[in-house]
Amino acid sequence: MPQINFAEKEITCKVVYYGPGFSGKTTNLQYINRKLSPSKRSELISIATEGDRTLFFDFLPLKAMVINDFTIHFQVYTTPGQQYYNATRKLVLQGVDGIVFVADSQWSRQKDNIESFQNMMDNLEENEMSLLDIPYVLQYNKRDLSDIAGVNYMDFLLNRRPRRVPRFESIATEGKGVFDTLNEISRLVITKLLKESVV
Ligand SMILES: Nc1nc2c(ncn2[C@@H]2O[C@H](COP(=O)(O)OP(=O)(O)OP(=O)(O)O)[C@@H](O)[C@H]2O)c(=O)[nH]1
Ligand SMILES: [Mg+2]
Repeated sequence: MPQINFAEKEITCKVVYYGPGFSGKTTNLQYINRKLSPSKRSELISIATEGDRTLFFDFLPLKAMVINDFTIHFQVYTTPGQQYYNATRKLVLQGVDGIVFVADSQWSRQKDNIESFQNMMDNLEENEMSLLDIPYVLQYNKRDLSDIAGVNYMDFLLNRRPRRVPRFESIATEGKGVFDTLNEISRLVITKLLKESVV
């Protein structure tokens, strides 16, 4: 549910990057943070990290655009992928307006991708939400590595249920595919706001 401030004519939408540990969620946000002009963003905040693992979440506030006099803000979060941080993942999903599921393309990580996707659906359900109602896209990351699954196979694993959605190949460390992914989820979230006559 977006937060709407009618007095200030501002709408704040929440986008969450979800996926297994080490798939590249934080790397996406770091790249976005580096490339966006300071007028479009505040600083990336990483709450608790150990080495390069996210222990709580990353948070990047973005100013997106003005539609019908309303300024749309995006608050972009990542979840910690490591298995034992499920309570945090569930918390970060609360009130989510759009999701980017970052999958690791390596063959050895396909089982983790599937488990994480299922874990995301379970956590949404426990928060009384469903992927059927929430805009989401898939990102198949680490396409630069050699031992990776084909995109059609990854579609077969991840992009059939509960529905087929846009998916992007990426190399987050080089920024490839990072903004394609962010632009598409933003577009889907804003389209939903317009459809529901929020703006
Ligand atoms: N080769 C390659 N490495 C990548 C790519 N994207 C991220 N990495 C590396 O993968 C590692 C994990 O990236 P993170 O962005 O920290 O992963 P995460 O999904 O935030 O991990 P958690 O916070 O533990 O859930 C880092 O060493 C990154 O540099 C990519 O496209 N290609
Ligand atoms: Mg992280």
